[in-house]
Amino acid sequence: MAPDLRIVVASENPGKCREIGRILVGYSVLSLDGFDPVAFPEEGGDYALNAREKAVAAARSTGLPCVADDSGLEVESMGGAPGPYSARYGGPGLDDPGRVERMLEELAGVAPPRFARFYCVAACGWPDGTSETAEGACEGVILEAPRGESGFGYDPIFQPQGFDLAMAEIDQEEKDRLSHRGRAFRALEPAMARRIRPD
Ligand code: ITT
Repeated sequence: MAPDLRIVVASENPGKCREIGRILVGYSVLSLDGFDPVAFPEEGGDYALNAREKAVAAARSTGLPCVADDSGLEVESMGGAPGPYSARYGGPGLDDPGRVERMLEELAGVAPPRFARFYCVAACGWPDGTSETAEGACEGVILEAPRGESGFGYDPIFQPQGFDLAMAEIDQEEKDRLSHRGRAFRALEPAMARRIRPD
């Protein structure tokens, strides 16, 4: 019998969902739309724990294997912040452009190069509560002003190492190739395949 290649992305971030759908080539990648709402646990400061908990909560709820990631931007001069708190940086009233502006204000007195990296732990969870994780990182610098329209989050102010472009100016396939998320999910995929494609 053909294996069931359905996998659900456990994320409420549409930018992330689009990227994971592109990266997991060969799977039938579904969103949580159409499933019962999932109660996700409160996220703390541990990327791997957060990623596992999101993936397992969704897998238990949907009855299907689920993937999730916990990711963030770590700025060297900020001691690695906001890191796992990147989605909440600046407080609950801000959207992505608001967080970008807030970060540029916070870094206004810091001379370039403002070294930073994106970091991601990708997780796959199964309905029996087991999970696998893998990590990925992408090094770069924080720019002085936003550039570009693609991607999401902090992409307009992050310039990956070796590029003269902001992440939001790089085409999507190239971002997937070099990004923290692309690296983490490609590293996770063999463990997923062992359970989802057993032959
Ligand atoms: P889910 O938990 O529902 O998946 P989230 O956005 O809250 O969505 P995280 O807690 O993992 O997810 O927060 C990740 C944040 O880090 C994200 O909201 C962005 O602000 C930032 N981030 C992560 N990956 C990024 C990327 O590829 N480009 C730009 N910003 C990114």
